[in-house]
Amino acid sequence: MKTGGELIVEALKANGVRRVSCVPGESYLAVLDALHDTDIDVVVCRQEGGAAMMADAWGRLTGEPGICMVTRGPGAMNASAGLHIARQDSIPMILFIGQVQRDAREREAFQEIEYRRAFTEIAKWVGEIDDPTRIPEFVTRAFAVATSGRPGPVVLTLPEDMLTQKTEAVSAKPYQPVESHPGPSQMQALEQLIAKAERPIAILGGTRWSEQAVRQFQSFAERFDLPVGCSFRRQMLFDHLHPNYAGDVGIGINPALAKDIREADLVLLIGGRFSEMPSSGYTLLEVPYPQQTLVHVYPDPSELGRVYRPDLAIAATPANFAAALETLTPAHPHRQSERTARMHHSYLTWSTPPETGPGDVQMGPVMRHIEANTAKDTIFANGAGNYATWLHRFHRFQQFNTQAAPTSGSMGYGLPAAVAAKQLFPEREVICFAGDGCFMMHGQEFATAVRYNLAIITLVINNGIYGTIRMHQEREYPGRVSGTDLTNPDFAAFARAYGGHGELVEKTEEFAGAFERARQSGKPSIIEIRLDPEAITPTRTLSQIRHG
Ligand SMILES: Cc1ncc(C[n+]2csc(CCOP(=O)(O)OP(=O)(O)O)c2C)c(N)n1
Repeated sequence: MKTGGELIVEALKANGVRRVSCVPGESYLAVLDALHDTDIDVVVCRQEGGAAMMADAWGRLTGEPGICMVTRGPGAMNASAGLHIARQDSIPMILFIGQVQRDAREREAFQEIEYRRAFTEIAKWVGEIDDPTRIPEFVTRAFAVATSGRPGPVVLTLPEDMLTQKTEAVSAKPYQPVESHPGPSQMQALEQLIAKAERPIAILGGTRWSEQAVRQFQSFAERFDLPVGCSFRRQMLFDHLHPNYAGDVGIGINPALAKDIREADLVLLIGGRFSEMPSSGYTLLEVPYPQQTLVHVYPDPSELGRVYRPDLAIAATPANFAAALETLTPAHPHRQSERTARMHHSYLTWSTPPETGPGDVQMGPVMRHIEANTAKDTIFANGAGNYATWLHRFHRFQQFNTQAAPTSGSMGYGLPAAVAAKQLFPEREVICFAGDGCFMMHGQEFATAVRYNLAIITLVINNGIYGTIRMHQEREYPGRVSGTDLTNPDFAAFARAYGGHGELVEKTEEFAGAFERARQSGKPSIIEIRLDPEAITPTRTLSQIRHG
């Protein structure tokens, strides 16, 4: 006979879980108690949004569901920020929520919410376990749903009295990821479409890739002389220094690349949904019938034809599709075309940081320093804000699993994601980019980094404003500043107060020393970079935007 709490933990262990993030609550004490006797790491966080974002980052960087546990009501609502990220980003994750006892349900008891109503839009599945004997069934299903087809977050709610009830149940067994493969006739059709195309391009995105798949795709791109772009915040899918790399298909796309996509005669969309941000507001491909011949490869058939009508739809995971590409042979021997070379050259020019800008700190040279002094396997995490442009445009990603950034544009993601990444890859350097606005949304997780001794480096790019919104405001309502100014703490002192290392950079030439000292400290660190608010984009100042 085991308690519901023990059965939950047993099912997690059976499914290979090594780590859970949580903020505790009295609603699931029995699970916490069962975790006491296991080797599962319990990462105690400071706010449930951060805890859920950590679970998202584990899911993102491993392909296995990240596990998060929170209490009912306010805990669950805080966690919804991370749930939404996992949903939009197709990340496998399971969120366990303590629930009120079964005989108090539907009375709006203390902190009671009906999650099947509240979270249906943002979770792939919401289940409540009423009977502890059914725990293995529900947990097994949660792993299957979170990882199959288009991955996503699953919510399981656990009534408090169910968790303390003793019962006998079957032993849980490990989940098997559900694979989908392209058929031989589809690969043949693809071969013919490529042979006919004069201006093809591939755009990589989504999840369910692997290091091997990235390598296989690279070799395919070489053999077929295919220019390759990476979708918004999926840059780690193709080596930016590879001669076939054409650039980042995201916010603020290189106009030359946007033109090449519009003028392409064949677009291979692999793994992503090509949603609003990568598609430049649904303008690069026409909805529902793109001008270009479209091949869409996606792990879930329900996405194929939902927005764009493809000429060839292939329901396959990117990893299995990339493996199948090895069977294709090009009609002509490989030779890099002038077009592919021109596109790569355009990318290199586009991603060269500017030397100058307004104010005493120049982000161009800061990026150049980072580029020259970090290893290929460094993991970069960020949230949302104009500061992220410096990273997305000027960092040349070269390796799989080196990026953790939310395509949902959720502020506050970078720090919890960096904490999660460092726990997974302690031997790799992890650098978080944040704005002053972004950092303060989940800055309290710096205490989690200190607690677990995770030597991440956080760059807080402080311009004293909610810059992205100020930029839009100055464009739409010039000179009418409303709701976008900020008053900030001393971020270096903040780092020290938490037990970490703090640095302040007020001039460009101070950055190199600050970066080195942060590294040498061996502690979680914050480098505050005071950026002139005029430096709102790499090429245009706030005043220029204000004056049209
Ligand atoms: C959770 C959340 N709240 C609000 C927004 C809207 N928003 C997008 S960017 C931004 C400002 C970001 O400011 P900051 O982090 O300081 O970076 P900056 O743009 O100044 O570089 C805001 C408020 C959002 N994307 N996510």
